[in-house]
Amino acid sequence: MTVAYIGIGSNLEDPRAQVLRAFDELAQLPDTRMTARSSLYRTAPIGHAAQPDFINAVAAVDTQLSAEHLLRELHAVEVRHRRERSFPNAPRSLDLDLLLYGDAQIDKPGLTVPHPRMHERAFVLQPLLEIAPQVQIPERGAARQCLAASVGQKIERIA
Ligand code: PH2
Ligand code: MG
Ligand code: MG
Repeated sequence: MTVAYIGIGSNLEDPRAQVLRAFDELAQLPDTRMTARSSLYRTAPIGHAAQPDFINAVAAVDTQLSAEHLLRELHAVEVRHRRERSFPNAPRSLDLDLLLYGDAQIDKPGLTVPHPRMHERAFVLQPLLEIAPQVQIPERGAARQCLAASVGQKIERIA
């Protein structure tokens, strides 16, 4: 069993409903048990600014799937949410990112763990810390310390 954390984001087509439905779908993944879900957060877009606010959240799972298999399952859920990939950081109906997979460090085409930008994004760190206050990011240290360094990003807990 490996503890993995999944980042969830949406800013199109009823984002709150997309995120709530994603939690339900993550709870149904094969050989995987969802152990925690964060609150939902309304967050200002990072990267491409001219787009709607996001709803973000994080889920924790215990899984017997490999990181590669888990990622394939996440992509399948995105496809069911009619995710389109137009340009980097474009608005999206659902984005599921594999943030952490145990303490693994993986760098392959299409799969980088820890997620390469998670340590500087409050919209990842704050929901992650809500469900895993002591979590460490390999090579980066305590997530809590990273959040302290990402001040000024707009994020508001909504539920
Ligand atoms: N995802 C991105 C780029 N920018 N900004 C917010 N607030 N939330 C996101 O989930 C997000 C983003 C790329 O995946
Ligand atoms: Mg993604
Ligand atoms: Mg993302």
